[in-house]
Amino acid sequence: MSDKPEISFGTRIRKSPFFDSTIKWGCKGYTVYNKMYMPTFYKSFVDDYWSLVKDVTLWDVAGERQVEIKGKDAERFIEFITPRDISKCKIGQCMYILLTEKNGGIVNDPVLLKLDQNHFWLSIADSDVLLWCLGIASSKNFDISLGEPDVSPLSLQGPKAPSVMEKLVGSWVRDLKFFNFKKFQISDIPVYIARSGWSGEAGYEIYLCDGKLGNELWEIIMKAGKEFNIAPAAPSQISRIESGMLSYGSDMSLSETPYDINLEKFIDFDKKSNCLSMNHLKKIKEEGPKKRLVGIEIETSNFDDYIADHIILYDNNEKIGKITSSVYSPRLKKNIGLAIINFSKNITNSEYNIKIKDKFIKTKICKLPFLRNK
Ligand code: THG
Repeated sequence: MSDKPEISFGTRIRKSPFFDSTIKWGCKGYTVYNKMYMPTFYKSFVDDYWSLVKDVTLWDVAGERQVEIKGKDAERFIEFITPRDISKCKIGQCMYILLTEKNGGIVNDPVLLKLDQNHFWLSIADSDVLLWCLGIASSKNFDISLGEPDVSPLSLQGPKAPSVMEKLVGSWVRDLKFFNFKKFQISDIPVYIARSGWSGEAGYEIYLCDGKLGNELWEIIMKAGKEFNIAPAAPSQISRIESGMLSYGSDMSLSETPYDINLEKFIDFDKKSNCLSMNHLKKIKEEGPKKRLVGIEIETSNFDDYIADHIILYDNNEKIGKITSSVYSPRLKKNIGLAIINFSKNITNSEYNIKIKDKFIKTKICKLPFLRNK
């Protein structure tokens, strides 16, 4: 037993179809994501990161549950809950979308998959999308069915991910375009394979369609990856902060609108379909955003773990925002992070302070992304 508190395992929190494999392969830390245990690291955060950026890593991200929307009004329903124009999404294509409530607050930032004309999945971040959708669907007149299918994603990320995938399914997979997916079978196990993933590296996501076969699929992939030095790992905070990807709950919540986190490019004001938040988002556009998400560099050598809390940013003694995520980047050899700052100030070329244990530390605003290899 370590001297740190541990998370307790029980039947109230769900286990992923890959759970036994993650234990067997030496997972040392878990978080809870959509009420399911999800690995956070194996060897260490930094060792796992080097495997990701140099070789290839396999992650259990089954906690990214799928919310299935089927039926005659499926597309109209999704148009209603996101300000992005999804009428352009083709079958076999993914789209990153923001789900927003009436006042523009972000409910979730899922990946949308269009499986068929009237059939979609939302591959969700950590919040209760199914409940929210059921509430909307029952109060409005949408002819749809909603549910959580037996579908669980794995993520294969790293520069050698294309080689591992080619060995598993054939050379066609190298030509799969970013954010496109295909139905396939790996040793008779039904899957969907997408070119996507929450890292700054090349990668694929493999959506398992039969939970009973999770551990079998895991072993098949690890065996294929052996010659490429594959390692079990988990979504890397280091890589995703370097590449400027956001995490729901940390960098955005119901209290932020797409403008506050600089994702207004995922709002299509000229979309034809009716959308719940559109009127309010138009108002924000006219008034101008009140907050902005920025990259930061924290100038201290005495800081080698990510900060687990939202640390307040000061301009002299005035509170001007908060750090939403931060980490030490072993490649940049710097402490980097994301922050949301109030937009009343001129934010370019600015330096701020953060207070850690009552000491002020210099913090610089910088451009995003810090690093990206895909
Ligand atoms: N994969 C799947 N489901 C997910 C995630 C994932 N659900 C939760 C969470 N991650 C959602 N968040 C993101 C954030 C960014 C991206 C994907 C999911 C992403 N963004 C592209 C980028 O930054 O390059 C941009 C996409 C675009 O421009 O359309 O990939 O990781 N299945």
